[in-house]
Amino acid sequence: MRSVFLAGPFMGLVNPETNSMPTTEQLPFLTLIEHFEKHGLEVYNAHRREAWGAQVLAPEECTPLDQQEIRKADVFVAIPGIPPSPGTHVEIGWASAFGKPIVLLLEAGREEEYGFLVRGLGSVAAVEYVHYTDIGLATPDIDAAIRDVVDRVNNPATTP
Ligand code: 5HM
Repeated sequence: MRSVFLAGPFMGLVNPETNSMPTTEQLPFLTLIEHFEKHGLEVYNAHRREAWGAQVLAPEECTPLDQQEIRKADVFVAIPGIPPSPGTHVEIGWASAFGKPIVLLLEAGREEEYGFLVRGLGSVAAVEYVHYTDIGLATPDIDAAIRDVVDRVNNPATTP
């Protein structure tokens, strides 16, 4: 396991007056990026790449970049978002179509607010769900979910 793609709500969180995501909205991403890098993983993340909204790429630029990075990544981790992030939902579709191991981070107690196809994705793709109240406190659960789902994809159960 060398790399992770981290997806989540972006443009809906960018303040048009400052062209930036507020610090509180950056925090879950910063926390996860730092956590993964500390463990030696290469992290693909558009929020950081595009300077939290200050250097947003054109749709024709970011779309192929994200798709290539998801193909390259060993695991795909996403915050689908409430309200739902349109871009993240496209990326979740790509990741599952590519057969990537997927970890979805859902807000605890609000599971019913997520789309049916997000909640049901585990029935057609390799998905682990982590239910969090604070991303910073959920990193052990996220690490365990990554290990489980990557292991599941790399060592599929063999039927006798
Ligand atoms: O629709 P939304 O902006 O919330 O989509 C966020 C997701 O799309 C992120 O996971 C990111 O990887 C990708 N994205 C991007 O890479 C989205 C935008 C703007 O929509 C962007 N670069 N400029």
